[in-house]
Amino acid sequence: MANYFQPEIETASREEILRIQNEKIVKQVKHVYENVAYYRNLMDEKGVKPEDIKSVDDIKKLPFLTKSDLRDAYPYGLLGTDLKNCVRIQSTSGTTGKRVVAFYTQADIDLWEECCARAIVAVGGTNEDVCQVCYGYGLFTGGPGLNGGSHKVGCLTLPMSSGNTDRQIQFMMDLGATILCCTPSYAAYIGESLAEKGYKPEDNKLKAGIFGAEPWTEEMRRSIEKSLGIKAYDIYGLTETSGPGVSSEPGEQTPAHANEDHVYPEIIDPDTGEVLPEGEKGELVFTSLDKEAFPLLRYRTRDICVLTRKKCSCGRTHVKMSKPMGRSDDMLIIRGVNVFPSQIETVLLNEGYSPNYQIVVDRVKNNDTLDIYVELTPEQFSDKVAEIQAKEKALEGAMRTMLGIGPKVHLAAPKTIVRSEGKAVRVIDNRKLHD
Ligand code: DLL
Repeated sequence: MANYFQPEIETASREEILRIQNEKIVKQVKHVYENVAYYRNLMDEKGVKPEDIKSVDDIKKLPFLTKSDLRDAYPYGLLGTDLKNCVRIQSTSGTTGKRVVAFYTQADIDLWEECCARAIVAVGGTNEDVCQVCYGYGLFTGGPGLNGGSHKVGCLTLPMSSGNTDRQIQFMMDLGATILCCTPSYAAYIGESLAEKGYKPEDNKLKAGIFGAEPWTEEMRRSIEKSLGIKAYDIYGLTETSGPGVSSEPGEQTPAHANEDHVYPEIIDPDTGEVLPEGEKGELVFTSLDKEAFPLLRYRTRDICVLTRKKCSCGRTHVKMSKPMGRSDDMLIIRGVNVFPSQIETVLLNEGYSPNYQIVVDRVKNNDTLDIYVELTPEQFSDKVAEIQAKEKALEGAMRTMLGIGPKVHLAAPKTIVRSEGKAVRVIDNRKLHD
């Protein structure tokens, strides 16, 4: 399946992409230096002038921007244009601290929606599709981004937003939705709800799902594909770089292509800030090449992943980005061992459990504790205590092998763990309360 929204640029030669990037970066650095006092100061402190940036090779001379810069500059300090030229703001879904507020001109929105349209066309979307968008609408970028992309493709767009799962299912079935856009945890919940209503996976018309906004494992992908009878694709993005559509997977389900004509990605060592060679795992850093209103240069995402330039069977030439393994700050350090929630999800789904789980970390008498609550399906549930205890022991063993430390597993009765309609809250770290 090689479907392109903008074939010329999506399949452009490496030389052509570099030519575009080099042209854009010179203009963009000048734009930022002249209009964003906050970043001009950072460049001055580092002794870098716009004239020093002649191509993307020189990007490494520029200072980084971090989340704390965004907080310091809140709300207008990183604005690259007059407020009267802006037509929209969007904001992060974060619940703690100050939110990130991103600004958009109409041109910024058009480019962003084009990237979302690329993602939809890549999974087979056309103007004959019915695209059900159940990412949240409003400040969160998921709903507005995919909504705009779906319009650009010419799909019949169902702007459902998240929640009200009964209504989601009614519209999905009555209007024959063919493409579903939501978080993977919500997709799993929709799949579960369809089954509870007596629908089989083949009863719906869905063919593809475009899922992102949170980390999800390959095991989760297979579980969603089975429950909905679809192919599930990853889409990545963040408010700071407009939103979803920074990268997305092609129909072949090979790793996502990052839209290099709009963003310049780098992988750095999160401790030293040193740029790492292709294929090495590290923190993803983005430079926006053409955003007018919120033109972030070298923004440290804290997402950990790998970039590669392997030839892709889909014909797209842009750099490939592995599924983000979670943020560096999502990584839990438990009794000195690094634990990613995704490792726990992998074990659970491999052992035949549901994706309804919660991880609770605490500190008792100076010792870290790790408790994993996992919901049983009605078929798995038993009122025989010995049977449940044996299953808990077996799962603890499988976890110990994967994580290198032993958690306490609690198997819970069906419907006792809250379902997610947006980004799932997988981890509760109570240690922060004690600090
Ligand atoms: O989550 C934008 C988005 C909406 C992406 C819909 C995809 C689909 P924020 O709320 O700013 O924006 O959160 C961005 O979410 O830095 C990652 O840590 C995480 N994230 C986003 N997509 C993925 C993904 C939106 N596909 C933060 N896999 C990012 C893993 C993801 N993590």
